[in-house]
Amino acid sequence: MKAPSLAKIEGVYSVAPETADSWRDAHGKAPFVRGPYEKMYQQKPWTIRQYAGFEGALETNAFFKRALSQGQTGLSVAFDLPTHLGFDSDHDLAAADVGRTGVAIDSVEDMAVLFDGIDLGNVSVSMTMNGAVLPIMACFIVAAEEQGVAPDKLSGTIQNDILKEYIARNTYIHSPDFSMGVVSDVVAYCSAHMPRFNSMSISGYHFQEAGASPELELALTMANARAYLTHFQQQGIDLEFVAKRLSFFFGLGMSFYKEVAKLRAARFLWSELLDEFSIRSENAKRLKMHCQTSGVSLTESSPLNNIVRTTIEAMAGVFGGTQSLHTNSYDEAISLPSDQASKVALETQFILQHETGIGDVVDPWGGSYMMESATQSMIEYVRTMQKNIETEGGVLALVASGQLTTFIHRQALQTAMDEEALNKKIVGKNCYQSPTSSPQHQRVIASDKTLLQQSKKLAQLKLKRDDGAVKRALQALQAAARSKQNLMPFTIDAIRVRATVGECIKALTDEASRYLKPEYIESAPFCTHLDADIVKRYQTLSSQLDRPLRFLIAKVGLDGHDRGAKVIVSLLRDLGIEVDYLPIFASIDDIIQQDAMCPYDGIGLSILSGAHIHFITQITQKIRTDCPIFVGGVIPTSDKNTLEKIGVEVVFTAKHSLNDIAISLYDTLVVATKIKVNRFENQRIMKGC
Ligand code: MLC
Ligand code: 5AD
Repeated sequence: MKAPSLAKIEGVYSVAPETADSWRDAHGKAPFVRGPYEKMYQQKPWTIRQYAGFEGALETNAFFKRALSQGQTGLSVAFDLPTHLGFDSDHDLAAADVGRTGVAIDSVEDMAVLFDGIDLGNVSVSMTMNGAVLPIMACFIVAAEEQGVAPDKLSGTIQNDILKEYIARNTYIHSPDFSMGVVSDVVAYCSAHMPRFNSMSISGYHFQEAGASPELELALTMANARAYLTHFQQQGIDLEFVAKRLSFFFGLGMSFYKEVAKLRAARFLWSELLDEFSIRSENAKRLKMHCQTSGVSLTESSPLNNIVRTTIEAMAGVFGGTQSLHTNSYDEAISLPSDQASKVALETQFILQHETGIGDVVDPWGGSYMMESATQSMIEYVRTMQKNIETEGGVLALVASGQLTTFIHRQALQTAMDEEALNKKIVGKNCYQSPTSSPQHQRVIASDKTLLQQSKKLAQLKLKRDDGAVKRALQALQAAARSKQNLMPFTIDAIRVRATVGECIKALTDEASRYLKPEYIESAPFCTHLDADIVKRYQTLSSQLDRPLRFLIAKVGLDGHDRGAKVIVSLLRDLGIEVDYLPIFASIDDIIQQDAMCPYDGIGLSILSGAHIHFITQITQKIRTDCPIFVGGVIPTSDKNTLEKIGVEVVFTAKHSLNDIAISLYDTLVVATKIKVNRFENQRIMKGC
């Protein structure tokens, strides 16, 4: 499948606005290009909703309370990877990741602590949860109930967008087929019992983070929205009723005009889509969105410059008319936000709301020929992509075959090549590099302590609960899955009697097993952008060895951020190296076994979750081979030395160019392979052959 090309976006536009008068359309009226509400921020400023979560419920609760007392207006929960994937903290596969990239929630007791002292009838809460959506929604509902807040009083949003998990974010559990049933169970339950709660946040953000351009992000998001509507209709769900609580989530990158146009076009396209489904409610047609500034646009070097990037991206969100906003922290490329960086990110929004006046005008870009034309270009692009997707069999077929993932991966490769060739300049990364870097405060996550605490709490929970009631509730949940009933009420029953998140998911995976999506890695002509000399040196080394070099690349643990790992696989293959790429979620044992099977010249491990020391310590202790180990990911400088001490040859982070990586790998390989060749020669001499 080919992507259409977008009419020129940087410069003069060639696509004339479809309706020359579109800029005169009233605000707050379909098709809502000029904003979902008549008076927009004059009536209600956007919600300041910073996404956060780390360690245990207690620590995150303290963070939430502080943010609310400082003036944040909504909450947004980041869960840790074991919770996303439905493993309790005491599960073997969870050990390294507990409380690292979000808060660990194992049961309703943790959820109660998370919102202790926060009135759930008053503060709206977003929860980014997809894979383990059933038990997490159930924990939220039961925790609120025990706080005295009935489901119909709860306001907030559950992400519940599984399609984008298969395409880009990778925290899915079951097959797409089973998961689509879960999505509609949650939507149907919310619309019946939680009228103030948004039952989905149809997300594009993760597509852009994985490599998609803003226009591809929009096209895939709208294609998913259409697929969900079609699915709900087939399930007999009343669209007129549910559509008004389907919300959206977009990323904001550095292509300023494109981002503003994207948000305007999104509203038009949703309104048009609902017309297609014959939905009449104006409220449903009014697309409501949350936006988050981009993580990938931020640099590791000169991190304070990231405050400027985030501010510009946030302004695009405000000009585009977002309802809710997260501004990223400047230390993003190094670790989870430190307290200092979180404060700057939060206060950036206060400055935008209170000092600049940019929210005083509704749709300030409306009527600009450039902006109307850019908006129209976006609309045309999405329409063409939609036709292409349908011709190829539709979203569900392309999700199952992995083709949409490949589409994004291709754009990520192109971006990597553009940065290498300096066609895309990033200040401090590939140009205007600064020799000194400002000192950084860094959030250190007490993951081991959190693991101990969570395990202790789980043991206590299991001692005091009624085991018989838990067993019966889990059996009922499993039976409901078999007979295809709505699983929400059964999960709520199980959570109420203190079944854990992991136990609920285990009951379901016994019925519909865990799933691993197919993975394809495209080739790309990286060598044309590297120093010719280095390319030649790889060829020479390989001919000296009289065989191709062999590499293993893997992601370890529960972290599914595979953009970087896949770029490296393509780079190495283009250098003539044979590369095995393990499926995501590889365990330490998977790496050891794979290494025992094949004599690799190098092993590259990608870890973005912060669990690098945990994994690498064990791998370097257990591995038989003497081949060099390379590590890439979000690795603070202070950990680099530790990794090198425990046996890692080189640590690569976001600041390294592909040329740097190629040179560094070569230098290590040349030494390592020579040792191998010499040892082989010595053995031959000793054996007298
Ligand atoms: C708002 N209202 C107005 C108005 N503005 N009424 C009249 N005039 C105006 N100008 C009304 C709304 O209709 C609504 O009423 C109420 O005020 C609340 O406003 P809202 O605009 O709906 O705001 P909010 O409650 O904040 O909801 C925003 C949202 C929601 C609809 C986009 O879905 C949301 O908060 N999403 C956040 C998602 C999120 O944080 N995701 C994080 C992902 S991080 P009523 O009657 O309708 O209630 C992630 C990263 C990763 O994914 O990978 O891990
Ligand atoms: N706390 C705060 N922000 C987080 N992000 C991810 N996890 C957390 C967390 N636990 C942010 C980062 C990342 C984006 C997906 O969300 O900005 O790029």
